[in-house]
Amino acid sequence: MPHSDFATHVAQGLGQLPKTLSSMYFYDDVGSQLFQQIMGLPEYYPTRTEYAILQEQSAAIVAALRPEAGPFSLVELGAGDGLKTKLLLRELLRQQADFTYAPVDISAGAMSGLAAALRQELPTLRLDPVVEDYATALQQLPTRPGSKAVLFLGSNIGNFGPAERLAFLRQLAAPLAPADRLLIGFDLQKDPRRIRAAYDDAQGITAAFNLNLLRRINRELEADFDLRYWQHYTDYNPLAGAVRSFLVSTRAQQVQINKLGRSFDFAAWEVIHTENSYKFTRPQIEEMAREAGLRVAAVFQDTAGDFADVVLAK
Ligand code: AVJ
Repeated sequence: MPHSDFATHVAQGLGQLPKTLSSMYFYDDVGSQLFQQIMGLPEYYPTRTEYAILQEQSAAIVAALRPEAGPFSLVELGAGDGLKTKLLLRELLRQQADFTYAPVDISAGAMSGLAAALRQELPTLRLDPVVEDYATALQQLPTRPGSKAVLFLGSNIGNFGPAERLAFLRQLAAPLAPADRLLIGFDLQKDPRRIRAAYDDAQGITAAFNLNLLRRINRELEADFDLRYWQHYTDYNPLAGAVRSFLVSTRAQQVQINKLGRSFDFAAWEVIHTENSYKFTRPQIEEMAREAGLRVAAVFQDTAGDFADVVLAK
């Protein structure tokens, strides 16, 4: 039986030192529900901050984003529940903009939920859902008629390390014409204690979200991770601007993964690195844009300067 992508990833990630697993695999059905809960936590400020930016500045954001004339496609990478995007969609519809909304998500389940909700709430919206990974969706971008505006909200860009991030931005930039626009959400550097608390909440929801990755391996790959001997640990390094999340083995243990036909040894206090969540400064964003062959066309922030939605162009 050929291995799934997930199986291949787990075999590779746990077969190296330090052991790693990608945060991309957090989002099974249980993980997606836990992330919904995270977005409502008092400590997790990014979602409500970006929501407020989009709500209070939607007219100016749309003006910076939409082409001056002609039809366009609004492509969104990682559409999620669409709550934030709806603010922009409503404003575009109010302005009677000639556009098609093309949300991209790898989860067919999440997409059908979003599509059904949008058809109900915004019946005049032209909708073209795309169930693909980002890379495939980006390859298809040039085949879309008209100009493009591409959304990448929620500080999802923070999950990439520096090299991956630049490669991703270059890939995003490649198919863009001068009239096209990108809108990217960046979580900004701030009080390190606030940042750390956002990834280690008092209710333990983020811990459950991280630990769900082991449950997922148990479920999907027939493994025997014993959750009593694992804990969630996270730190924020203000020099690197990086939150790093780990699963910590609280004792020496061996874990059998049936579908991989092998076991893995963990020393006491050995960690699995599961996520990076980078935080940015305005100069870093400018520099990154330049390196990717883009320019900053407009920046929208909350008054406290916690989060920035940045419009980029060629
Ligand atoms: C969905 C990638 C933006 O890094 O802040 C939340 C995911 N991880 N709490 C983030 C996450 C732990 C989140 N992103």
